[in-house]
Amino acid sequence: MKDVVNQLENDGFVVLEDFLKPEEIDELRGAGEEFTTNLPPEKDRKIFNTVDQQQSKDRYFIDSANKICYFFESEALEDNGSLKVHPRVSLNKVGHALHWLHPVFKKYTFSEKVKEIAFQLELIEPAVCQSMYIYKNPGIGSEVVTHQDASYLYTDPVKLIGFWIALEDATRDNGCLWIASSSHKSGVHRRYVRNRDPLAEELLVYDRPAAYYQESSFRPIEVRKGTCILLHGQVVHFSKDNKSDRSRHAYTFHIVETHHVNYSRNNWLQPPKEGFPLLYTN
Ligand SMILES: O=C(O)CCC(=O)C(=O)O
Repeated sequence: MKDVVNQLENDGFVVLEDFLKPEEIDELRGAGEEFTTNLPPEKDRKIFNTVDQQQSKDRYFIDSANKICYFFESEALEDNGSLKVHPRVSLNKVGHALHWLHPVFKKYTFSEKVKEIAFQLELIEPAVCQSMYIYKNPGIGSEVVTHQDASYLYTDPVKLIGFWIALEDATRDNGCLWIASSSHKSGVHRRYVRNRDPLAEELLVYDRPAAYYQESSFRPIEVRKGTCILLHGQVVHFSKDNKSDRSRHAYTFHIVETHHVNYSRNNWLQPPKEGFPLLYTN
């Protein structure tokens, strides 16, 4: 465990192989796949594909914070919301409160293993603030642009840890994570915040343009299924689109320290009335 703490401090990420057993991976995969058998009606899907409905798109996103909501791949939908592809491969992700509202995701998020890692990282009152099931489907799984997680889930001071768990082997071909080692050491480069302009079309905006990142700083982190990658909130990372014929499912969630740490009210994702669920006591 000492290695985990040191590596996270030095590199900004840690690869934990065999974090989940095969039957645990299967249980999570099964729960993720079940979402695809129960998709929302077409009229509720089209908002993801119409540029002129930015506000309702942002509203749906904001409202997903404490619910289980479905986000489609743009290449999966016609303008009227009907599917161009099989439902099984139509979703980009489901989020953002699986960890609290779904028994299977809850079990693996609030597990002893996760608590032990948080404890070793000397988090005093960590809470789980969000979770996502990410599909990265074959052929249409889109890229996730270069970013720091703290841009979206900013706390002062920054005490944010991502758990990214591969539920299928993740390779360069199907869109594994690419990480810039030690890139967490230069602060938070920009923030994604609620727009202060009440008349604006966009409810959520970046406070500044994207930083320039040299591609050579990143290396692909190819991992076997069951591996968990721990991510420091400031480490810069991305994933490419999936041009292969294999999906790359992953379950990811984030924990934040709540003890003497201020969770920004400007973040897109705000806690439920009762606060984010605490890790150690749930
Ligand atoms: O799963 C992916 O492709 C990227 C996920 C990611 O970077 C994130 O959720 O911060």
